[in-house]
Amino acid sequence: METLLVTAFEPFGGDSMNPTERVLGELPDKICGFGIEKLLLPVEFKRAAQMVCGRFDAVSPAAVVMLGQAGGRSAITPEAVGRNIMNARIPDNAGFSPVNREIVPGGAAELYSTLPLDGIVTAIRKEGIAAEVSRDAGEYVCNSVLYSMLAHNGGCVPTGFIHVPFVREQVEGVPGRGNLPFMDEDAILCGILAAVRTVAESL
Ligand code: PCA
Repeated sequence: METLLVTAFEPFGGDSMNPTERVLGELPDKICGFGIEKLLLPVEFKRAAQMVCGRFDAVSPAAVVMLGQAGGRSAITPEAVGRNIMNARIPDNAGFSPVNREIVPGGAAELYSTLPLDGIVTAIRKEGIAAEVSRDAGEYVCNSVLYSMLAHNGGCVPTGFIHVPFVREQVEGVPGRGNLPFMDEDAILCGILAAVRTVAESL
């Protein structure tokens, strides 16, 4: 059976959970005739990129959908672009804090997601969940795995990244976050299922 590679991240930045880790755990093992190959990534620039590229080579998936948290956003946001830059606002979970460093020395400044972005947004909105395409994946580990995977596979199979908002427990009663938006955990799962289904149906 052909597979879809779906990745998520461990917690970082003082949080005790990452909503994408929970979503990954709750995804089914199969969808639309494809197996789902799940991979949880550490929030570490070097190891996360090595792990996702290594698993890509091992399983030759039909598509790659990577998930991460973007606290402060109010919608599920498929990313259009990965940029060849690393800037760590906070050290990664291995203590690495690159400043203005290229991910791939001499590589293209930008690489573009090859996921069906508009179809994904439409499918998520059909579930009544907020979604929009983003053109800014940040300069931290999420952007780095997006750029690294696209550089590794040349976008030869649909490949991209989707950011999700905080969930309630990451905001309510947390100092400095009280005014930030959050999304219901069930809505995030439902939206990501719609996104993965859209990718599978496009193959
Ligand atoms: N979000 C971070 C890294 C891990 C995650 O879930 C980011 O947006 O780079």
